[in-house]
Amino acid sequence: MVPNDLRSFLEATKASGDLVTIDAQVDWDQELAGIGRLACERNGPAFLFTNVKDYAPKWRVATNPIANWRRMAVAFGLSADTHVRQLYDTYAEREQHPIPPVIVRDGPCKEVVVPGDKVDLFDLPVPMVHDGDGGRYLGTWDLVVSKDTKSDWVNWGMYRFMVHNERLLTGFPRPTSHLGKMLLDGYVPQAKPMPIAIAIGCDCLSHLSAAATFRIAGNEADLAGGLRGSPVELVKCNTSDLYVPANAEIVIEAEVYLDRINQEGPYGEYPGYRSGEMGNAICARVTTITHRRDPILTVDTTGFMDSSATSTSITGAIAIKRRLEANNVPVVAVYVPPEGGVHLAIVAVRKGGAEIAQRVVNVLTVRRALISKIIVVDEDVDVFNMAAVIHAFATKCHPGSGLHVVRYKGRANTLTPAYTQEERVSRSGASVALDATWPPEWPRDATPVRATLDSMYSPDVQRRVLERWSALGLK
Ligand SMILES: Cc1cc2nc3c(=O)[nH]c(=O)nc-3n(C[C@H](O)[C@H](O)[C@H](O)COP(=O)(O)O)c2cc1C
Ligand SMILES: [Mn+2]
Repeated sequence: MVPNDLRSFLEATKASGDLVTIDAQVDWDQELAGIGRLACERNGPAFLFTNVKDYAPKWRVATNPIANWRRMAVAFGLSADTHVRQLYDTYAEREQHPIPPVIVRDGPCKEVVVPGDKVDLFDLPVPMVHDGDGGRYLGTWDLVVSKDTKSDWVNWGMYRFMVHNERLLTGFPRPTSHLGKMLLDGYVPQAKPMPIAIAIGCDCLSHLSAAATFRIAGNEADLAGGLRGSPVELVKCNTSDLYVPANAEIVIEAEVYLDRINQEGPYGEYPGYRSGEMGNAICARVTTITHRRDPILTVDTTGFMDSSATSTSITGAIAIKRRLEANNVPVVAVYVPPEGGVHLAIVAVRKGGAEIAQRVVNVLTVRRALISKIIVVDEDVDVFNMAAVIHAFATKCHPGSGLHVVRYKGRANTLTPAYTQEERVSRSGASVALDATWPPEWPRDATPVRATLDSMYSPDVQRRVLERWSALGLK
């Protein structure tokens, strides 16, 4: 069963051995996030901290809910040892059946109401996530609601928010994000302050939907309903006409200033580096905070193998596959390995060669180019098996002619660590398809044959070997 809120998810991960509770006191200043950070790097568990230094026991903190495949599987209502391939298939299937949300009158997120004039963001156990961050980050694994000024479009996005002072947050929705678009195309020209709601600690699939790349004018709440197999229950905000998931642990209602910016960052970011400096960012004034009586703040300990790595792996790879299909690329499978910090994709094709590799990189850089390295492999290479992918790349990609580079300006990923400061400013960059397929023009009898059991042995021998293997009780 799909866990319906954060608490049932934590219970399910505890039952599967994927959650560790820490009752000893832990410092919100780096120590807490450092423990979560190491868990990402060692494929460790999620943590629930029940005793955060300087904070009453009613405040708890949970780290990295779905930052590995086991916990992602639990969030989908599947067994923790479900293979990533099946997680991808499940997402792709459920995504096709969106379910609109329903409105309810009340919800646990309203148990405690802190009015605007009583708000002090430092009352929440907001962590200092890394040494060198510009401040304490409240929004690291959140769901930010905003509404278009001209239509019924309600957007959910996941955008980070830093505490600026007791009452103000600064945030970093990219100008290309849907929140950025609503702000710049709607609220700014109309000179209307923009209400937002930052929901924290909802069910995992709602957060996954907020982090997913979704179409302009598409309501991520419908996607979340589809992934959950049941509608999300929404409850109205106290200080705006926005609606938030009723199951949230904490809701920060705020208003984005139109005439005021403030400093934000730097931050240890999802590619696995701190590479920027403190910069101008949107500034939001908190109008009220509502939360559960004993709220759990969720934290993504951003960096190598964090929640973006798994979330964008699943949502990004399926989006890439659909786009390649729509552009007549004979794609059979796509994987975005979490180790690649959302900069690398593996694309398997039915028919390879230079022309196809070039087409793959062209299609994937038309609009935005978050992923800049694409390894193209033949369909007999399992994209989920990195040993097989590295073997294909190392042996089949021609070092002189197998690289297909596209350069662009104005749409590069400004967080790509390899880019120079000048490239970031002008959003210039490049993407490359690394062609690890056999040229289709090579005659069959002149194409190397892989020396593996499945390729270089007769079907009869393969069958006998596998039979003997299982008779021996080997895996
Ligand atoms: C943990 C996490 C943190 C993120 N932080 C940001 C952020 O600060 N700014 C941003 O523009 N995108 C951020 N993203 C990526 C967006 O959530 C993603 O692009 C999503 O599609 C945005 O929604 P939208 O398409 O409705 O704008 C983050 C993703 C994850 C998983
Ligand atoms: Mn959106």
